[in-house]
Amino acid sequence: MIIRGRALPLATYRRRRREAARLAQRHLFGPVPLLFLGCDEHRLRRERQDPWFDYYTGCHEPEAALLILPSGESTLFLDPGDPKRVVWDGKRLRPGQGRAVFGVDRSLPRDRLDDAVKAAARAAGGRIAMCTRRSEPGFQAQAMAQWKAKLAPEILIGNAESALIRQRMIKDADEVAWHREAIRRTRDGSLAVWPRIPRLTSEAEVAAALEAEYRCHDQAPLAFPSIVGSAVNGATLHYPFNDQPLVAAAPLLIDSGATAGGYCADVTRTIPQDGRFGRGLFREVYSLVLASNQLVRAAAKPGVTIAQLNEVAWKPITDAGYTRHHGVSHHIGLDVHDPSDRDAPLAPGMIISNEPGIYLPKENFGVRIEDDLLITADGCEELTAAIPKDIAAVEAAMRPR
Ligand SMILES: [Mn+2]
Repeated sequence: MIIRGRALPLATYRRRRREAARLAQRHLFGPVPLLFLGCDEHRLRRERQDPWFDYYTGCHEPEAALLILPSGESTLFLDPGDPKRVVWDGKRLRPGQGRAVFGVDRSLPRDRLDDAVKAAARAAGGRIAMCTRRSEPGFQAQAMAQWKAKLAPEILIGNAESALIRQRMIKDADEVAWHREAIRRTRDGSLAVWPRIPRLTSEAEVAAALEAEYRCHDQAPLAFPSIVGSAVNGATLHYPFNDQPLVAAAPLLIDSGATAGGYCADVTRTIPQDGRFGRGLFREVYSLVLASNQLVRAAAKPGVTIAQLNEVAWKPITDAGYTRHHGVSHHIGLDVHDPSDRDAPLAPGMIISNEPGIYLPKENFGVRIEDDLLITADGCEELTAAIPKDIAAVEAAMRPR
């Protein structure tokens, strides 16, 4: 029996589910059942498991669902699939195996889900709560909308996110260990590929080389689609194409990340394609972005808000006459942009990005430097410290070996 997913101890998922029931009761509209939907086969293979469902189950079986009652009792629904499809799609876990494999209180066939949800909702006065966000891959806004249509008007469906995000914002030691592993993969890939860049000819070659390194461990998905922007393309914040020739000796912006155990690395480096920063505007702008990045690192500690980090980050950049285009920080976890309460003060166990940038399309380049910070008791740890960013360290890492 091959079990995919389940990156953390079963006790962790159990604790999370019980805590979710408590949080929903306290922060939503009284005792309410929680429903989480796993992805279908297609999305599971091409993207990844829905992060909310993954967070509470670790289950990577297709078409699975989780129902948590206000009492904390949890039922996992597994789709046994069509037995005639086994030779095409491979074997799935049987519904009866869910209890032992995922540590839930009960497991049932997926075709029992509708009735179970309706019964749970009726017992709670006609309400359930789900989690959905629209902008991230893996989130199933469409599946949620289908459920809303199916259950309306008799059952009211609330969004549970506001109650549950406080759970996901604090990472335990196992989660931090997976995050470190994702960063280690990202570092190893970067250090393997950077020295080859002066001899590569296209953004696509750089992206493919990095992604091969990131994924060779266990075919883990990328944290997000890589951004590899040469010259002016580095000034496009969400450059999605990676299809242009490298412009000789120009700056190259690489925003990418491996995953491990579902946890995302999110790292940006801007490096000179010929391995030398030179003496021109690129070095000047790079130094300014690096100084901003270092100020944010020094300021990130418990009690500080992300709004305050933005003030710290952008002041030297706007004082120098450049424009602020985006926020300097977001939470990172199972999602590269993890759900979070952006007004909440930082606390130990949070992992956030630190990513100031300056974008100069008229000068044909952009610079962003992005690290991942773990908030500690009295400050922060720069988890990405082993990925070079000081000018001398980048030049050394790019020298042919
Ligand atoms: Mn980021």
